[in-house]
Amino acid sequence: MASYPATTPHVQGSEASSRAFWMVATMLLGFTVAIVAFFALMMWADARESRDTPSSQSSAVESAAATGHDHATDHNTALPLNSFAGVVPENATELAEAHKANDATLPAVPAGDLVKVQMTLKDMTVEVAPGVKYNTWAFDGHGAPGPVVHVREGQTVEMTLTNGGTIPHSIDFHAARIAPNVAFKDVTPGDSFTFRFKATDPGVFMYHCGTKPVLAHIANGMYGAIVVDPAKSLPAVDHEYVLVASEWYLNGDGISEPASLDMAKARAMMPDWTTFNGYANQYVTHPLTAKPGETTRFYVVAAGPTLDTNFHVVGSLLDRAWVNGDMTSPPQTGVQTVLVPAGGGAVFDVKIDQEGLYPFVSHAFAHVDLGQVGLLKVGNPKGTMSH
Ligand SMILES: [Cu+2]
Repeated sequence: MASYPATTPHVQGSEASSRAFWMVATMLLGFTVAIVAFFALMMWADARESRDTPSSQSSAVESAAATGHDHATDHNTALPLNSFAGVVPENATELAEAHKANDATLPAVPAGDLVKVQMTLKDMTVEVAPGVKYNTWAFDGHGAPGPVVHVREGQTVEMTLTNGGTIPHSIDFHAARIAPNVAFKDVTPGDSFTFRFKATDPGVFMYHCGTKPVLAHIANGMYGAIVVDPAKSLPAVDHEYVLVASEWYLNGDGISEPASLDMAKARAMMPDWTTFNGYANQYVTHPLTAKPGETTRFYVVAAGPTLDTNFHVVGSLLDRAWVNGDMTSPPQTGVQTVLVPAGGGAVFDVKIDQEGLYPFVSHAFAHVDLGQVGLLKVGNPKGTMSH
């Protein structure tokens, strides 16, 4: 008996919880059906809205216009990017011939222990390809790249930067060991700033504006090369040329009016033009020269802002290659193509015995297609080069 009362409530309790279970299950099923129906309704409404709106992009633009906030440029790398690669005016050949090529010849080292360098930054329109104009932030009297600075190991460089532009700029020398917050500080428009550094490391180095966003300042032409000769001279050569490789990102074709920077294309690394010394193919039209049997030295800096340069001379090998501009180690010899990283430099000696036209290129061939190619004319060959 004692167990009966004990079991009866148990049986009763079991029946009660079973009823409760079914009530809860029914309620949950009801909720689930309601939630599914709600989401189905939302999806139907979305589908209807997108059918009635031409594109979600124009919707974003309209919403940006309505709110005054530019949502469209917040994530604009997803937008279509228009290429102006290779777009030149009809008379491009004549314009290329009339263009005075940037003098690639390495200037002499100034005498004395102190080398004073003065640069004035200036907003100016330059041509980056025949008939293709671009609004740079560049160097007065030079455009882009800026002047080649040539010193010897142990000399002190006194750099005076004058900002003749309209926004703050600065100058960062990769050859300098110096506190950047002091030396590479922003200089406001109209001001000048002077700092000194001792050239302790031989090589070929980039200099550039380091003001934020650096991508925009370099893309707009604020870069150049400094060559620091080693105290113990490199082997003597017959010709020394400086090539600063860079790429350009245009927001228009630059023909009827100058183009400016397309920051979305710069971020997406989609250049319209790639150049040696700031102008597409200029040394194809106006080749660098040497005589058969002579040795030519190329100082190459890849200014970027982002892309590397894969230096190669068609029809030859790089007889001596100071990779990364490292002159404390012996050069590599007899190599075909050497990577010059964005923000880096390297030195190459090429001895060519046979008369001919020898293209020097970035062997990442999209760069050749966009203009990063020139010719070393050895002797007086006949005919032209297809590269
Ligand atoms: Cu700048």
